[in-house]
Amino acid sequence: MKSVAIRHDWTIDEVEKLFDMSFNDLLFKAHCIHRQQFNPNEVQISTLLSIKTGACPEDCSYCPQSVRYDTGVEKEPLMAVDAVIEQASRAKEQGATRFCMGAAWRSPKDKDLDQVIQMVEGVKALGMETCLTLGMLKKEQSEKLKEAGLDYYNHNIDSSEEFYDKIITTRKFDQRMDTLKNVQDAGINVCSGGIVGMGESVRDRAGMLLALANLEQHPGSVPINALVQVKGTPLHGIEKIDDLAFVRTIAVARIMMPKSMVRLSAGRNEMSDSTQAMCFFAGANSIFYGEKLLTTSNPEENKDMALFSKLGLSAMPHRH
Ligand code: SAM
Ligand code: DTB
Ligand code: SF4
Repeated sequence: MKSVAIRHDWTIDEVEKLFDMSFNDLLFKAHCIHRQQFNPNEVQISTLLSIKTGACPEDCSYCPQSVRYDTGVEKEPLMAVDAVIEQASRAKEQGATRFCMGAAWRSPKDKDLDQVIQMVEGVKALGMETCLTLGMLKKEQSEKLKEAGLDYYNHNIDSSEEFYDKIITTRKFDQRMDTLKNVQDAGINVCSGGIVGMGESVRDRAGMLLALANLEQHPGSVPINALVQVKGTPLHGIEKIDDLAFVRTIAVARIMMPKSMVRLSAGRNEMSDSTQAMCFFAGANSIFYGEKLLTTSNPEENKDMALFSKLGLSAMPHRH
């Protein structure tokens, strides 16, 4: 593997310049970095499960699970441990190496955390990597999860600091950063990214990637989501992000965070094969796999397998 400078001192002007490059130049640059660091024909496969659905007190204007919007999502309590492990085992059979469990919480209660810890232990025992996304975490909670053997914690910064209060009012951007710090300090790998297509400017996209790349450590995984528009949420009906602008976001993420897994996340169900292929060329090397994300649809498994076959891609093996 060739060495590459890992920078934490990006400036917004530099990042905007990357976004402004000619498309061919940008994709070539991103792809060269990608190829130096990774096998360009391997894609890491994560499967998601919503372990606690709906009735979330937060007001994230993109989210179908907020209690404030009438989206038709049925609320469900925290799942039983056995049922979660059964789902993880099914995901493993389908080829997933990482199992991500998500809960519609602002932050977990200690009692609930104990139940989630049993899930982490059970999924790990299957030989899979574990990831949780439960909202804000305190220092002690992060340490408890580290002790349980949790591999990744997902906590998205979602957008730039400047745009943040236009989409969420019930918490501040800084609170997201505090949780990321608690998780990193506890020694858990961070998975953090954001959403594009929420009406943000290119400068906001640049600001979001800048905040991630200038963290003390780059997140191990960087999910880039294209907004899934859900009826009933305030962002429903907003203009969709242009596919090529989405590909650019992936390319810039790859250039800024050369060693991170860049995940082509939500929004694939509305994306053509060609757009996804460009994302893989631009440096995306991870996807969510399985018919459902948390509450919305993802491409069916056989459709993704057909895409992998057309592109000559294979699932990245889990490196213990
Ligand atoms: N409640 C926790 C939190 O917000 O941190 C964890 C679960 S939350 C559903 C996880 C992430 O899903 C959010 O940070 C957001 O990036 C993403 N997300 C939610 N709704 C989305 C949508 N409609 N389109 C794309 N991404 C979405
Ligand atoms: C991430 O960045 N995207 C995933 C995962 N991390 C938790 C969630 C996408 C959710 C899309 C809307 C839904 O299905 O509810
Ligand atoms: Fe709640 Fe997370 Fe959805 Fe925001 S994104 S409303 S915190 S589940």
